[in-house]
Amino acid sequence: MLEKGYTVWGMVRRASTETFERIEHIKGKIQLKQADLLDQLSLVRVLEESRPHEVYNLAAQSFVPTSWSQPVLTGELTGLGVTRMLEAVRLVDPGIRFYQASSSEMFGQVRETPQTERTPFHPRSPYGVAKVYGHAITINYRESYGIFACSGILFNHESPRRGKEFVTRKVTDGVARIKHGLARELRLGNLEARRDWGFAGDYVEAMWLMLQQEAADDYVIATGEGHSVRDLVELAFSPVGLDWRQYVVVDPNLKRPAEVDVLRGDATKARHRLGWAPKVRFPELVRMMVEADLARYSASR
Ligand code: GDR
Repeated sequence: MLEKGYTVWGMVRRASTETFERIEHIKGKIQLKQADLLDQLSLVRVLEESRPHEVYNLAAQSFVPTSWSQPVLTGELTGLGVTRMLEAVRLVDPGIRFYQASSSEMFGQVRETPQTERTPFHPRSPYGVAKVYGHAITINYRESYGIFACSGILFNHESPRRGKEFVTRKVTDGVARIKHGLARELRLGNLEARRDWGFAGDYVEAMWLMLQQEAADDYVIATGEGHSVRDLVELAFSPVGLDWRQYVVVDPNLKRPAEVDVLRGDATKARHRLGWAPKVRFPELVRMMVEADLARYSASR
């Protein structure tokens, strides 16, 4: 957004300790405002103060396993939080263009492969259930009030800034730690799960494109390629010359109560209507993340 010349406001929750390392490189160029998805008036206030033309709602309790231990909070933030944002838009300026971060987790136990905008939802976690609600309320505000509200059904998107609890970064960080002698093993859950992993940098371009169209609509954003967690592990360990079988330990405690076994998206609509296509393929993505983690540990020694 900064490269496109936007004035960017970021909404953050108040916390006694700041966790801004992932926006450190741009912190001086954006304006941060405190508000909370649980507090309706704080959202109204932040929109009144910033008067945006576009709102990107990327906020959520986004870690799937936590949604089983905190299902109500997940519903409040990931589900009802969307309604609160939409209400704030409606009250402050219904001309604001709104982007909702919907998720491939909504497909869950998939009815067909690959998944498109028309594939029925069958979420498999409280997180997926909450995202279905967020998706539906976004469409409803478009239909009820004519708000330019779009929903991007994004498949997993990763980068070196991914949180270490998610499997791609957990693996690439684990490889770097093992290579630097800081760890002896990497504990993982289900190695057979398959995902359609893309590069976050490509995916944010698609979000922006959705809000530049003449009419609001919903789009699947995916690479169309599926890989297993096992493929990811093999690819991540191979460039550092280590045999992953000697380090990876399958821990049953990391398996989920209900798993999403396989996801693979069909982004044909986005390709035709938005002219969007992913640029970074899976092997390049994994290499980028392993190299970034290796460099991080080298620099800190
Ligand atoms: P996901 O991402 O649940 O797909 O949601 P995650 O990286 O957490 O899991 C992907 C798959 O890997 C398996 N897995 C493990 N996952 C984690 N986190 N840790 C492990 O040790 C591990 N071992 C195996 C999981 O079982 C799963 O099948 C992400 C999030 O960013 C969501 O917010 C977003 O909506 C979707 O992607 C699209």
